[in-house]
Amino acid sequence: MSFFKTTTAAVALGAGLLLSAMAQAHPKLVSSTPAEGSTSTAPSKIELHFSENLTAQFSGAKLIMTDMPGMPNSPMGVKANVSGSDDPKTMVITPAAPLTTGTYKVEWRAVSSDTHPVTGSLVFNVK
Ligand SMILES: [Cu+2]
Repeated sequence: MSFFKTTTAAVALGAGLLLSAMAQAHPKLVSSTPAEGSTSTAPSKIELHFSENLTAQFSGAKLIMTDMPGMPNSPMGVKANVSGSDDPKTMVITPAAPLTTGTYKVEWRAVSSDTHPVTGSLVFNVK
């Protein structure tokens, strides 16, 4: 019985170590331009900087205008090109047309070397 308990504990510890090693390999959003919650003039591009190198073919983002003057909570997709960058930890979102006044949300999906997708979002305002 005590042998069984020891074995179980060892297996659980091993699984815990594996999980923490995986969590470290998952890309986290470190910073962005524009910054989360910021208000600025229309950016010509949005840059997301992650903690890990991204696997370009599985990573991506959607740009959504969530509020515009006089029309709050009316989400609308915005045409934009999503690409990598010379820095493999950076994702670049380039709107097809200049962004007009309103609130925007980037819904990103980042995949690093372990292939597990991590998702998140960034909200910023254009004045
Ligand atoms: Cu993973």
